[in-house]
Amino acid sequence: MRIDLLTIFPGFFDGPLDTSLVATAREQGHLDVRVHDLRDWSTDRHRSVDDAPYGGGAGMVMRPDVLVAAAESIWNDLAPGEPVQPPLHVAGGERPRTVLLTPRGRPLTQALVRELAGEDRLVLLCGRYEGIDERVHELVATDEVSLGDYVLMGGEVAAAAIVEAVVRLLPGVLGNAESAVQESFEHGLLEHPHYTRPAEFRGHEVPEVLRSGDHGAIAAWRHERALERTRAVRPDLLEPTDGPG
Ligand code: 6GU
Repeated sequence: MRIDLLTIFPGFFDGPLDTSLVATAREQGHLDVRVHDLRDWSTDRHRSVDDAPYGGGAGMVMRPDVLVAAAESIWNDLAPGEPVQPPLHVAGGERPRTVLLTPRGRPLTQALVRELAGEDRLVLLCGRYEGIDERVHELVATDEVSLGDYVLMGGEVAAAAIVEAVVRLLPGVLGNAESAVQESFEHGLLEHPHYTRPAEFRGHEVPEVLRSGDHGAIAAWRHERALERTRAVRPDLLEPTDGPG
């Protein structure tokens, strides 16, 4: 899979992309990820990407000309400044899935992650400032995604979350294929508790059943604990209609 990240803070991604499974996926050729500085598409000498809002009010708004030019270049695999003819044209067909990271988007869920992991290409556009010109939503984004109901300073953390969540589902990336499906949310429940040695630690014991060797009893115990935990902290996941899938 190829992922293009568009941001005014390209350095933000140095850590997330060079760590752990994401780094391994890149080294092994499962993931081709490219980080682009939005300012490279700015046309003024200050390299500005924002401007004051029509109608007044606090804060700045990300400019449509810069963001649309950046998206067009990336869709068509062109460098900043290389002309795109005609505008919004995508060589070879439809524009790739282009996700705008914004608190007004729909919340990221494992169901959406699975969907995104099925794409050949993703473009992740990180919002900053108070907002993004509405024409970017209309002309560029195929999806608008939020990390949750709280406010971050920009979409970079959300983009890094998408990369991590998607990469671990790519074929060949996880050593143990089972661990990709057995995690929280893949069965609509939170995970059961885990234990490793020692059998007793500071007065806290590993449940007897896990040491019994009875695989049926172990599976039943784990399912019960997962249900119990989900009921306690995420009862919404047990409602039939709006779980994360
Ligand atoms: Cl994607 N961006 C910002 N600025 N805040 C957020 C978010 C995104 N998701 C949750 N809060």
